[in-house]
Amino acid sequence: MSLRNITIILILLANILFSCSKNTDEKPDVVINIEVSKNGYNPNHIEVKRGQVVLFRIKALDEGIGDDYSQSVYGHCFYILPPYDVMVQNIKKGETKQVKVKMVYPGKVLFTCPYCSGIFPTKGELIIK
Ligand SMILES: [Cu+2]
Repeated sequence: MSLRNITIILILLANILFSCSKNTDEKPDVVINIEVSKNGYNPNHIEVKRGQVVLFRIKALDEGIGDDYSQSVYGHCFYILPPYDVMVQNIKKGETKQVKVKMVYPGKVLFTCPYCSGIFPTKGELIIK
């Protein structure tokens, strides 16, 4: 086996281990409902405890970046920045999408809608204590 192949396998294994640390089959300890619109996220300040499994339920109140569903991007997103790097894409107006995250990394982490945060105040902070 070549060094290149070994490197690729190691990178794949690291990705699997990394994703297992935040993705989980465990039942959620907390459910957090968030609404997103051109006015931003509500709430936009969220505090959780380290180690908790949190189910984020994100509802889009408006069409966000657009409602042309033939495009690759539309609606709003919910993106928790690294080290979490968790993305929920294309939430249509009136739709709720959810993602479960184990809060393994402490500190302050931002979340945002990469589609429209340049235009609208779609940003928030997540405090993991
Ligand atoms: Cu958005």
